[in-house]
Amino acid sequence: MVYGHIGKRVRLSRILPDGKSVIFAFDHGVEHGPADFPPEHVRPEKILSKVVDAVDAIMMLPGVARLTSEVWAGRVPVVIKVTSRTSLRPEQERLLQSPFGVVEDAVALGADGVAATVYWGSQYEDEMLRTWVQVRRRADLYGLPCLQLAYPRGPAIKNMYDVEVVRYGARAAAESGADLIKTYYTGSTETFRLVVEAASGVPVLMSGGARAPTLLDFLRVVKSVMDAGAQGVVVGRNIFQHENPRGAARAISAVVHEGKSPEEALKLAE
Ligand code: FBP
Repeated sequence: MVYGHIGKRVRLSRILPDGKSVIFAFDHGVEHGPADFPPEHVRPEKILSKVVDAVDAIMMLPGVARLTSEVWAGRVPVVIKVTSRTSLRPEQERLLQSPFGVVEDAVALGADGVAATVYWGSQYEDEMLRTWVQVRRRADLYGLPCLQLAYPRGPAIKNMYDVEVVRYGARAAAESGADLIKTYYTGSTETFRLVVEAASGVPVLMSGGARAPTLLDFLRVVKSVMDAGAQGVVVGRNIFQHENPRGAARAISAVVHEGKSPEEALKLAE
């Protein structure tokens, strides 16, 4: 086994302490802009300090990791996302993620992983794959696990939550060398099981999505993906837009790690 394999194993065991994980997604300041955050939580350290002890890892861009290190350093593993795009771009250009950092930023920050998005099906798929391959190659050298946000999205894709396109993206992510795959919920345990199967043993984490009508609704989705064989979730809005972000994170964690029922887990957020 080469050194990098061991490093990946060590770091994966920090991100997925019992083989499962709740990762806090915190790249919205760029992808959606500050309006995504409740007004009292626009400053990143405010929300991070509420959830830092309730999640297994935090996924964020290098710049925001730099601004908030006092909050997370030494307390929780971080996964540095090195691609992003703003929603200020013209709509078609939002199908491309641009470099926002390099693997060495993740190393310098003491991260336990790197992440990058590939919009499978976008007209810019080729460009994002070139970035992905560079990121993965360097991350392999440093023993950093690579999380791919494998999102099917593009002019030919009518429904990006359709199981056929989601499992296609998951399979493409696995075949492009991802160590962890983050993708969309397909609406049922049965269909999400097909996504997990297509990923061929690479851990699949569900992407949270827009805030659900209630936390209980969201916890039911989390339970559904865990029942389908997922290894956890990567959640942003369903935590930071909740009135009790720490409670919401704890409740999600109880479903993922302790197998609690959504109804039982909900009590942790009340
Ligand atoms: P959420 O749980 O808030 O959906 O976060 C997951 C995520 O992939 C973020 O990492 C990203 O900022 C956002 O969703 C992108 O959402 P979209 O591309 O659908 O606007």
